[in-house]
This record gives sequence, C-alpha cells and structure tokens, in this order.
Amino acid sequence: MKLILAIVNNEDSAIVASALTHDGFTVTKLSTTGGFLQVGNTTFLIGTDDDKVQEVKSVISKYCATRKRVNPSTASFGKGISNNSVPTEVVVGGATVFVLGVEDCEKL
Ligand code: 2BA
Repeated sequence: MKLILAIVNNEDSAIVASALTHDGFTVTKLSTTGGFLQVGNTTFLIGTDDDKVQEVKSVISKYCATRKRVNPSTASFGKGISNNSVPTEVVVGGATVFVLGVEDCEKL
C-alpha cells in the first residue's frame, strides 16, 4: 500500500477531489500554505494499493493546471529593501506529488 501526498492549487482542489472520489479513491483534504509564496494550497492524503498509484497521478495531472504567480516584493509588506525588493514571477504546479510506502493501515 502507498500513501500519496499531493499538493495542488486551491483552484483545482474541488475538481480533483470530485474526480478521485468518483473513481473510487478515498481522499482527505488538508488546508496548507506554501512556504515560498505564503498562499493557501491544498494537500491531499490518498491511501491506495501500489498498482493504483499511476491512476491517481493521471487523475491529478488531468485536472491540475500550471500557473504563473507573482511573488510580491518584501517592500510591499513594509520590510524595506532586501534581496526580494522586486516582484518575481514563478511557475506553480500543476501538482507536487510524493509517494510513500505504508507499513500498516487499519481502521479501528
Ligand atoms: P510555495 O512554497 O508557495 O512555492 C510556490 C512556487 O514558488 C513553486 O511552485 C516554485 O515555482 C516557486 N518556489 C518555491 N520555492 C522556491 C525557492 N526557494 N526559490 C525560488 N522559487 C521557489 P511549485 O514547485 O509548483 O510548488 C507549489 C507548492 O507545492 C509550494 O508552494 C509548496 O507548498 C509545495 N511544494 C513544492 N515542492 C515541495 C517540496 N519539495 N516539499 C514540500 N512542499 C513542496
């Protein structure tokens, strides 16, 4: 068994949850925040059989778009001049996916 951690854009989270659930997967949604942009994103926990991992990845990649985001300058937060004094554009997503081995899973 595997545990998939998938970090997706908030704008894609509803459709990803619906699609995975529709396809028979059990998912848990966590509200999370990216450390770099400091904006909200969604982390899914999906426990599934080893041979279903690729199917989960396909569903996630189907519904997660790549986006450009502006990382605002620190000057805009009143922190003065720093290395980040000019806004920079970064490409975000579609999704960052980690696959972990699961030793045991029980519903007690
Ligand atoms: P954030 O940390 O807010 O990062 C947003 C985007 O900013 C990243 O997009 C990447 O394009 C850029 N970025 C992140 N850290 C950077 C840095 N130190 N220098 C320059 N640019 C940087 P994604 O790679 O698509 O990541 C989207 C979100 O996924 C991240 O939000 C974070 O919440 C999560 N994530 C991505 N990789 C991760 C990892 N290795 N471990 C844990 N979380 C990760």
